[in-house]
Amino acid sequence: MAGSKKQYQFSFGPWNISMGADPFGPPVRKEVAFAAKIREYKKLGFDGVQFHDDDIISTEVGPLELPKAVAKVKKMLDGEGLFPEIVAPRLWEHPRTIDGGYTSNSAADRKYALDRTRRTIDIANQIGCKNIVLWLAREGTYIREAKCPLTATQRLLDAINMMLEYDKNILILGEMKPNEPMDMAYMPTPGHFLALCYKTVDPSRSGVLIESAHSILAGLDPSDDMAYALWHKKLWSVHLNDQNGLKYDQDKSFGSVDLRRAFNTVWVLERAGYQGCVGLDVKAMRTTKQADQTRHLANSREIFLKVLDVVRSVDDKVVESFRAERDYEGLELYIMKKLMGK
Ligand code: 3MF
Ligand code: MG
Repeated sequence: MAGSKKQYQFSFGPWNISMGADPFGPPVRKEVAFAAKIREYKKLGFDGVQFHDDDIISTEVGPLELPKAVAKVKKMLDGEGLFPEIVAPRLWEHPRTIDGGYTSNSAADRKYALDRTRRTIDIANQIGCKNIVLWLAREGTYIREAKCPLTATQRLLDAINMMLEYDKNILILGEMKPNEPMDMAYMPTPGHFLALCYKTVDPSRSGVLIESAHSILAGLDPSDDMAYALWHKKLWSVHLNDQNGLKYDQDKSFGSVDLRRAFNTVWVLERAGYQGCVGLDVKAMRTTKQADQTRHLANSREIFLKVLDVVRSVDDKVVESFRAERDYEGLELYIMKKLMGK
């Protein structure tokens, strides 16, 4: 609601401080140790950490040593006053997930994906996090004939049901993306995943995380995608960033391509009383120097807060009167002037 003074909490993942490698060239910045990354969060104004399972502990660590290894990271977070916002199984780097995890044609590889997911839930429990994020990176195909799409849909539902039954406290947040690394994903948009949520054994614990760039890549408006999920009361996290058209996933700083799109995103979150964390999934430019490697994070947060000021300065009565008169030219100029600070 305009005028209210909700305080937003911000999060990012350790992968957002990166070495700048891309498919065409090697790293251009030095690696930053995990502990050093964790020490950056508070300085940058962030409160929450987004994790992959193997950001917390290596996949090599066995079940017996797991609690001790996770406790070490938890202590690190507690020491900095940070909370773990999400944990996601990284099911796209291991040789056993080349053809996907839950939808792989290989029974042994599907078992690997399910085992690794259970382990991710164990890690999440021990670090004190209920939000399990599923970015279904390789659950799709390069050629349509490679897998049976009917079987794939059922396998995705079965996998989610397994997670919900394995732990009665966790929430599942699907983070959908239409393409990359796959040509075609089985669950290309949040709308697809939301439909699946209602078919699970516990729809009340099945929801979504929406990333701006993923909606844009699907040709959709992130604020509409988010509004739709908010209406369902199923928007439990966001990855805000920006994207210059339908290309590879760019993870640009929030609002840096289309400020009006960013305005609409914040306007929707604010009006709906969004309760989740403001996750920023942004990448530094490859040209960024080592000393500036966290600027994109601080900048995205600052842009969010500045856009929030603009959102809070919008007069609902003025908007309603333009709508009542069907004067969308007037409404557009009103919004544009707000964005230009005029
Ligand atoms: C890919 C993504 C991912 C997810 C992350 C958490 C590496 O486009 O956005 O970032 O956000 O895996 O699930
Ligand atoms: Mg993301």
